[in-house]
Amino acid sequence: MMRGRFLLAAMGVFGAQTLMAAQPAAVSVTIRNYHFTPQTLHIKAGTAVTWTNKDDDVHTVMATSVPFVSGALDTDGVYSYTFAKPGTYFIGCSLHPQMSATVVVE
Ligand SMILES: [Cu+2]
Repeated sequence: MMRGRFLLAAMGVFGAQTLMAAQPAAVSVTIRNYHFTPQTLHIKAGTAVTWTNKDDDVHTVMATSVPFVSGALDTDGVYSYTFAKPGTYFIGCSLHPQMSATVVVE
């Protein structure tokens, strides 16, 4: 009886670890028609976000609250940033002030 309970508890711990490992560590954002899609992201700390420019025009990806800005992204240009710390990050394009998005890191 005791041994059976221990086995069940051990399986529970194992199951939780499998579940955590299954969470995505990478998320994609598409830039199209001067919009970030999705416009709001909810991610866990440590998640890498990759932006891909699908417009013919050049865009950049920058954040106001952390010091990063991509170079000019041409069509199909890609930029990645890993959000290590929880917080709310406001994302924009340095060339088009009307472009905005939010990344919420938990
Ligand atoms: Cu832009």
